[in-house]
Amino acid sequence: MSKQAAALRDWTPSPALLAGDRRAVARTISLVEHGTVDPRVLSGALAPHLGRAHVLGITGAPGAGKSTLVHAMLGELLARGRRIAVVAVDPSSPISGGAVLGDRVRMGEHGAHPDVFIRSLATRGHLGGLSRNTEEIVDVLDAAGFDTIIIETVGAGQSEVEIMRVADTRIVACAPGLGDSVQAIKAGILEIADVLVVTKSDLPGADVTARDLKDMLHLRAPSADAWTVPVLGTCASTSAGVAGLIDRIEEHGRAAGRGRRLLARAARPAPATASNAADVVDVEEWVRALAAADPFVRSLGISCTQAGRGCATVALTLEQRHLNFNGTCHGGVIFTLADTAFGLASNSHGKVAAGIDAHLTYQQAARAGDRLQARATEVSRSRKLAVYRVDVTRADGAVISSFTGTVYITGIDVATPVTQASQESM
Ligand SMILES: Nc1nc2c(ncn2[C@@H]2O[C@H](COP(=O)(O)OP(=O)(O)O)[C@@H](O)[C@H]2O)c(=O)[nH]1
Ligand SMILES: [Mg+2]
Repeated sequence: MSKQAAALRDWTPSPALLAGDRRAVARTISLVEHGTVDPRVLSGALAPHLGRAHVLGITGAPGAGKSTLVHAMLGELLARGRRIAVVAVDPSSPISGGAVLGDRVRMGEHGAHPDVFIRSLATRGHLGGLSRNTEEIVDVLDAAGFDTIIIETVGAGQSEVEIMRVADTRIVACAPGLGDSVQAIKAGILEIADVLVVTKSDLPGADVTARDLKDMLHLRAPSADAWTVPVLGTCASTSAGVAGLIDRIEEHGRAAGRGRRLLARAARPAPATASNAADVVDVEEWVRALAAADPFVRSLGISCTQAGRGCATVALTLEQRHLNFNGTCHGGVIFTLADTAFGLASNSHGKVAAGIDAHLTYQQAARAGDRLQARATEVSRSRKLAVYRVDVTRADGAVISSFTGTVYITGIDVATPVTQASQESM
């Protein structure tokens, strides 16, 4: 295997990255941008460190005053002791990179602050996969321990709506003048806005724009949450309204919670091309295929006899080769039998479940010729963690062992194994 292929497979976050070291953060983002690390590997490796940052999305038409506002917000957030990362996604000037440079200059004063990290994404007009990329970069910044992550993007189309979905709190900026607000509505962004800001409130017409926006909010489908979308005015040159804006943003963050993107990711249907458990009709067949694709399980003679979402039963008839020097079943065989049922049941939902701990009791010895069965059932399952109980019994009902295990649920889809049967039918 090439060195690069190994890096793709084996990537783990460095302690420097997790400690928020700026150079490590910058290097990791470059890996993401250049596709040097597999997104699945990245999400999996970062998973235990995610969901702490408050992610803000700011969108609005080009020239609405987003970058200037972000600069003003940086000042206020720094005064509140926050560590902040800014990701500027602006594909509107793909060739010259002018807007990107402009953003750097505009945010420059705070950009040098040790608690601020600013990254402009050089999108060069490639919108495909941009939201995906942004999401991974947000993951990197979240894992690096930034308190607040701000994504600035131009609200011009569906990809911006997608980018905004990554954020916990979505802010739409409109400068005075009807054009900007109309554009925001076209993009469907108003539907997902949590806070509306009328920028440049020093300019004439700011109050009219605020009124228009409030009227348009009435057209929005009523939302399930109790949050009332505020319409606030800011003036970047005097910082008027900025502290109030941050107050409302942080209030929304407390009400909505953090890590909305992680929830959405967990619920996202699997890509249409891949056959993952999420869209598999016959879960039992799919779980059996997982067991059959496991060389260790196969080598011991363990087979899956029953499965469904959150449960699995495996069985084994003991032979001489399963016995220890005392002539009874090897403890490792019993553990493997129980662990196999645990692994199949916890992965049966289609997301990779990584074992965190397992505990096993040995109740009774088993001997050659005994038919053992391990049945795993789900005790509890939350968004991130699940607990399973496995009962190992003999054909006559005698309890051989009981096992409990906990898994961490990643956002990664379990790959459907290529079995001999499916290979033949290809
Ligand atoms: N009068 C006034 N001009 C502003 C204000 N905020 C930004 N601008 C100007 O609006 C222009 C666009 O600002 P910018 O932040 O780059 O907008 P973006 O494209 O949305 O990021 C710049 O020339 C800013 O100086 C404001 O509060 N008042
Ligand atoms: Mg900008």
